[in-house]
Amino acid sequence: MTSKQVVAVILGGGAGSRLYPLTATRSKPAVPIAGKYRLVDIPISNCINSNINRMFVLTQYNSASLNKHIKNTYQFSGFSSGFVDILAAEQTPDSLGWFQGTADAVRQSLKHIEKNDFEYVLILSGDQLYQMDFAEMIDNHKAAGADITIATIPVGASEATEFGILKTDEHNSITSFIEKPAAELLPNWVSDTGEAMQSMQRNYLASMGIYIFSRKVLFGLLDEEKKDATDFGKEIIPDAINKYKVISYQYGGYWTDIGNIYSFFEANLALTMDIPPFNLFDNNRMIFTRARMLPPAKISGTTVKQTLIAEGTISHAASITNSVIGIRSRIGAGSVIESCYVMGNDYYETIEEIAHNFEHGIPKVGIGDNCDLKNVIVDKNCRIGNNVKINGGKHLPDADHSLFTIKDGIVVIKKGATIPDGFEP
Ligand code: ADQ
Ligand code: ADP
Repeated sequence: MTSKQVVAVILGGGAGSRLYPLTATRSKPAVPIAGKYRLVDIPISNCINSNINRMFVLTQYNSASLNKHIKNTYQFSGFSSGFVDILAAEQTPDSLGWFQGTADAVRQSLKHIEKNDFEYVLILSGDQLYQMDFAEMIDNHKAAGADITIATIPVGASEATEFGILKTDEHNSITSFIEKPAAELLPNWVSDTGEAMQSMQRNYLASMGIYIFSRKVLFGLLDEEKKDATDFGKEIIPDAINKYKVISYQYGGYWTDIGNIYSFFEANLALTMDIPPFNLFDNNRMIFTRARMLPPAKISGTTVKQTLIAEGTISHAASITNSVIGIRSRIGAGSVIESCYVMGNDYYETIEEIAHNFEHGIPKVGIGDNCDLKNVIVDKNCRIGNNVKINGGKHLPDADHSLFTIKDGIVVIKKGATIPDGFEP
């Protein structure tokens, strides 16, 4: 039933991206995570697992790699109405061709979305890691006779300033909402989040940026009442709570925003825990991605601890600890990899190419011999020579070089960068 009444809209990222340099050459939904997936696989998989199979991905620019990934991965049978369509910001006589914010992105896409038959629009962020059953949220929206439902999660004071914070009445109707409140305002925004959450000091109800709108309400707000509003959190929601029935749907599972380099890095490494909060090994809530037909990982002489290694990898490293190693990675003999996310490679070099490059002093695609990498994100297709030492951490100031960026102590080697033998930043 869900699938016939709902279309999902996935917000694929604004202009100024906090995930730079990972988004320097690709759109945000195409950023690789967890060794073999892309960011967009998370919301899409949540939809499929919730029996919602009509999805739009809104993105500022449409990249060939995103198109290829979506086209090759999400094919629905001819007997199903399912699709995943990418809607890129486009120039028309009425708009300059750039989404001005989340609400503007949805508004500009309404002409494509409205051609479908649906009652509810589920709006999702493209940069969050969680496994949620939207069918339950939609049932709750219907049962409550709501116009808008906002998924919420209790957070602590240190995080509360980064989110939309709200208060509800005893029927879960939202009575007040403030987008990213200043720390000194927080005492006014404490909610009764339940005993378990209170014991963890999670006393504020945060918007997860996940919304259900009843069709008429969304069109009315975007096309008529709030024609000039560009953002849901800043403009649409604070206003809508005074006019419509806007309710909170409190979620109790794992959810994390992965919108900046630090949180992205942490969320990837958290997948290596014995019992990770985000479970890739759950058959009932599978995360889908492109099936690639890669060979098994081949590991020789490597001590591996708390690590995910994707298929197609060849490792001769001395040790790999607390790391995520992506598809087709190559790591040379004697290398020590600790707390790193190595995204892997899009292709293998042939033996002839490797020999030819060697003659010209060009390192192999992958990580060379006797390297020492800690707190590093290695983007795809990098050539890291031998004896490269990179010790990331809070001691390093933020910086942006042609080959790498340092943000919050995490060293990000840019896509396709060649790092010469013996390099130490
Ligand atoms: P933020 O995450 O700060 O807060 P925003 O930057 O608007 O809000 O991003 C929301 C989602 O939309 C992200 O996935 C982002 O990439 C995408 N997005 C942003 N601008 C876009 C654009 N112009 N075109 C397409 N996509 C765009 C929001 C809410 C808060 C809430 C948090 C929860 O405003 O109230 O607490 O999400 O993370
Ligand atoms: P990203 O992960 O950064 O979005 P793309 O998806 O654009 O990257 O690139 C992946 C595709 O590009 C792969 O399917 C691969 O076939 C191809 N590719 C990229 N670089 C090379 C290369 N140097 N040689 C051969 N194929 C390549």
